[in-house]
Amino acid sequence: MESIVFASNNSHKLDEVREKLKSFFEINSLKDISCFDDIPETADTFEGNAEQKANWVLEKYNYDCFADDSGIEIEALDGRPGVFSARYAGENCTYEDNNLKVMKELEGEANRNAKFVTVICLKLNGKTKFFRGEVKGKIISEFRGGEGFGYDPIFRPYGYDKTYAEMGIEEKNKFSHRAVALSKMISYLSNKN
Ligand code: ITT
Repeated sequence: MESIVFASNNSHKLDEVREKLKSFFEINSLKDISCFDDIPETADTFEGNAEQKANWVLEKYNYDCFADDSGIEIEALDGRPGVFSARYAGENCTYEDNNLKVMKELEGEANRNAKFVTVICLKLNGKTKFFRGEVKGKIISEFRGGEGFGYDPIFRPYGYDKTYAEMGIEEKNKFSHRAVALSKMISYLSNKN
């Protein structure tokens, strides 16, 4: 089986990616290539940040790789937290701090529409490719579920009566924003030869 590096320091993302790609690729983590860097993400788009992470690994470690930049865009907050999803409640904040901040900002707000976005940047054989996945849903006004990470406990995708955090990795991986982007990458890689 071919192997490829996934340029992420987020172990939850790594689990989702490994599960989704298990029949296609062996996924090497940053740890596997002895990269322990805090890779900068200073762009103002998902595409820019995903490429920054992928370039870091390609340029400093000389590995073809892919990186994922993701976040949640909330309609009533003009698309925030968006690319600032990781540290929305401040430096060193927890996932819970971020969720509480969002819930507070949406107090009394009727429009709970939100969208999860993942952009993958793939660097392979000198080429750069982007794959985007989006899932629309609503921000609920309580925490529900113990699975997943980040904003999963407060995001209920359209068509489901559960939050992402009430789904196991397998169910989330059938349709999530990351799963959609990964499926596009799988199809690109399968048709490339
Ligand atoms: P890497 O950059 O090392 O991959 P990260 O956690 O910093 O890890 P991102 O910048 O892409 O990753 O993600 C920003 C934040 O968006 C992340 O910390 C979570 O709070 C949230 N997030 C991303 N994907 C998510 C998902 O599938 N479910 C819930 N929250 C998610």
